[in-house]
Amino acid sequence: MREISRRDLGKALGAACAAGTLGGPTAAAAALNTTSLTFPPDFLWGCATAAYQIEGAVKEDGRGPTNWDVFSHTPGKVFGGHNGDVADDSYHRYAEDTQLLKNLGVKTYRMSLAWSRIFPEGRGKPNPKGIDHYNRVIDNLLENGITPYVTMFHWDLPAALPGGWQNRDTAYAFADYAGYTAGKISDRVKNIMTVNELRCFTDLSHKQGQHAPGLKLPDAEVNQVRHHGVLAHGLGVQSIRAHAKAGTQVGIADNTTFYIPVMETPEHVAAAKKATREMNAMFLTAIMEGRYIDEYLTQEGANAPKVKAGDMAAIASPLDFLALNIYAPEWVRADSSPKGYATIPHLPSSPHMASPWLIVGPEVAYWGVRQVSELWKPKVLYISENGASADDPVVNGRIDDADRVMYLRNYVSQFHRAVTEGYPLKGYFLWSLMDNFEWADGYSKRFGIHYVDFETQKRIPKLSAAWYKEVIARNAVV
Ligand code: GBH
Repeated sequence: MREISRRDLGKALGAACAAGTLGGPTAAAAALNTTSLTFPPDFLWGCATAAYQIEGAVKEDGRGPTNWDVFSHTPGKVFGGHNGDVADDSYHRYAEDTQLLKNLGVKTYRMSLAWSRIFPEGRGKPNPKGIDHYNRVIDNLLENGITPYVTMFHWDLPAALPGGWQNRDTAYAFADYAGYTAGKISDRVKNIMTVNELRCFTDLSHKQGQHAPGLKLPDAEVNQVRHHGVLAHGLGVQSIRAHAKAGTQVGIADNTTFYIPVMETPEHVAAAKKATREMNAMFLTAIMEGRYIDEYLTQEGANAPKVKAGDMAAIASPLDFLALNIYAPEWVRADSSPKGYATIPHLPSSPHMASPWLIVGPEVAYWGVRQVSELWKPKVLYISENGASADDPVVNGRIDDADRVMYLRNYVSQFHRAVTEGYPLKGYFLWSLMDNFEWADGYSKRFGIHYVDFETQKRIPKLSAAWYKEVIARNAVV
C-alpha cells in the first residue's frame, strides 16, 4: 500500500505556505497538523442533502405527491406531526444555499432529484417544469464552481405508482425516469447515483414500518421488496448508461452495515469481513457479486426472493464508483460457531449522538472502506454521507457544536487512515449542509453544519461549519 513520502509532505507543506493558507500561530504547529493528517491534493470535499428533506414547495410547478407526503400527513407517523411541505424552502432558496457551499470552499455537492417533479405520476408524461427547476439549480452550482453529484432516488417515491416497491413494475418505472433524466442533465452532471440506502427504503419502510409507507410485511414479501430495490438500481444503471453522455460515471449510495473487528488481529479482522459480506447479502453483496449467496438463500429458505431470468445480471451491472453512507458501527468477534463470528449488540453505555441510533464508533469509517475494497475491489469510492445529530442550542447567536466537531474529526481521521493505506477513497460528502426534515424524527433532530431557524428560514453557520471550512482550506484534519 502506498505510503506518503517525506518529499510529498514537504511539497504539500511548501505549497500550503506559499498559498498563504496557514493562518495558524506558527509554521511548526501547522507542520505538525499537516504531517500527520493531510489528504491527497485531489481529494474532493463536499456536502450532501436530499430533495424531500430540504425543498418544500410540494405542490409547486406540477410536482406529484409522494409516499412521504402521504406518510408525513398520516397522524402518528412522524414526530410532532411534522412534514416536508416547507422544510428548508430550498426550492426557492437554492441560490442562497449555493452560497453556503461556496463559503465553505467545497468542490462538490451531493443532491437528489424529486422523481415526482419530473414524472408527477411516476411514469408516462414528463413535466418540463421539473427538469427546468433542476437545470437552474445545476447551472447555479456550476457558475459558482461547485460540481453536482446527483442521486436519482432518495426515498420520495411517486404516490401514483401502484403498490410502490412491492410491485416489480416500480423497478422499471425507476429505470425509465433515471434514464430520461440522465439524458437531460448529463451534459453538465458527470456523476450520478441511482438510489440512496437500499436498507432504508426496503426494510425500514416495509419490515420495521418506521419509514413510508410504514408497512410490517412478512419475510417473503420483505425479501421481494429488497429484490425490487436492487433490481431498480441495476436497471437504472443500464438505463442511465443508455441515455447519458459518454463518460458519465454511475454508482450507488448505499448504507452497507459494517462490522468493526473487536481487535485488530488477523482472526477478528477476517471475521468482521465475513460478517460484512453475509449481513449485506441481499443488498451490496448481490450487486457486487451478481448472485444471492448461499448463506442468505439457506437462511431465508422458502421466503427467498423470486428472481426472473436476467435479473441478477442487471443487478450486477458494473459500476464506475461505489459510494457509502457511514454512520453507526456494529462490532464483531471471531468465534467457533459454524459462521465463525458473533456480533456484539450495542450496550446501554455505548456513546451516541442526539439520535439514539447514532452510536459513535469512528473505526467503522476505516473498516467500511477497507472491507468493501478487499471484498469487491471498486475502482473509486466516495463517502456519500457521514455526519451527526447534535442538540445545537443557540447561545448569543452562536451554535458551538463541539460535540459534532468531535464526531466529525474522529470519523474523518479514520477515513484518512484508509486513504493513507492506499484504498481508493476519492471524496467525502458531509451530511448535512444544513438542518432539515429528518424523516420520522421530523425537525427534532438536527444534522446540519448550518443551523436553520424553521420560523424565519435563516441559515446560521455552526462551529462545525467553521471547522469544515478549515479542513477544506488546509486539506487536513484540524
Ligand atoms: C441517512 O439515513 C439518510 O440517507 C439521510 O437522508 C438522513 O437524513 C441521514 O442519514 C441521517 O439520518 O430509530 O433505531 O429505528 C441514515 C439511516 C435511518 C439510520 C433511520 C437510522 C433509524 C433507526 N438512518 N434509522 S431506529
